Amino acid sequence: MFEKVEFAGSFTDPESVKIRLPEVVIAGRSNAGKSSFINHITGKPGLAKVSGTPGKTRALNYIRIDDSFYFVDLPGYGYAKVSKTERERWGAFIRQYFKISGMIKLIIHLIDSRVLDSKFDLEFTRFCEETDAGYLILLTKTDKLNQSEMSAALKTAENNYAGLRAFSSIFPYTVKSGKFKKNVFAAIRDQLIG
Ligand SMILES: Nc1nc2c(ncn2[C@@H]2O[C@H](COP(=O)(O)OP(=O)(O)OP(=O)(O)O)[C@@H](O)[C@H]2O)c(=O)[nH]1
Ligand SMILES: [Mg+2]
Repeated sequence: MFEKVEFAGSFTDPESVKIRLPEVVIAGRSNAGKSSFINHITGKPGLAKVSGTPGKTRALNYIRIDDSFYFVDLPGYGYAKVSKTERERWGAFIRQYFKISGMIKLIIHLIDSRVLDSKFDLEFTRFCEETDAGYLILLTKTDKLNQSEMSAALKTAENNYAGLRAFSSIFPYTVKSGKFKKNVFAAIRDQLIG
């Protein structure tokens, strides 16, 4: 459980964030559930804007937790209606952020549990491979799956992603229940403290 949760601002340049703290990046395709995840894990429903329209998050949204680290809500990638130019702009923006932040300790890659073969997700995993931050995959919206679909999804995700990145874990997640939060708390604790 987090005790102090504050919206610290939207930034296009990580160097303009005044108080530097370790960063836990929340990344994934647009509509994967990044903002919903942040609202759920922090227990603050209105914190990050959940979009009806995909591709809404345009800047890096910083959420300060217990004065000890930030969740950084990244703009989503891979939205079908986005032009190639805009997509490349996203890539350049994110690469620049990873290059200059210097504070990224953990990447939480959110993948919709019903869409496990997106080339954009595979590309992002490969990109993360080159960083030395911790890496965790959460399969989101698992409330939409039954038990056997859930096992199949975990297996498929492991086949598609786990081999690509050393030390990665894959966990299910849904904002409809609190029971998957503890995996995330543990991963954050391990990465920031342990
Ligand atoms: N059923 C269900 N729906 C979810 C869950 N998480 C998110 N959603 C829905 O998925 C849609 C997208 O959620 P967002 O949190 O806005 O996704 P995002 O990744 O932040 O999207 P962008 O900011 O556009 O990149 C919303 O309609 C959410 O209500 C979940 O665990 N279960
Ligand atoms: Mg969002």
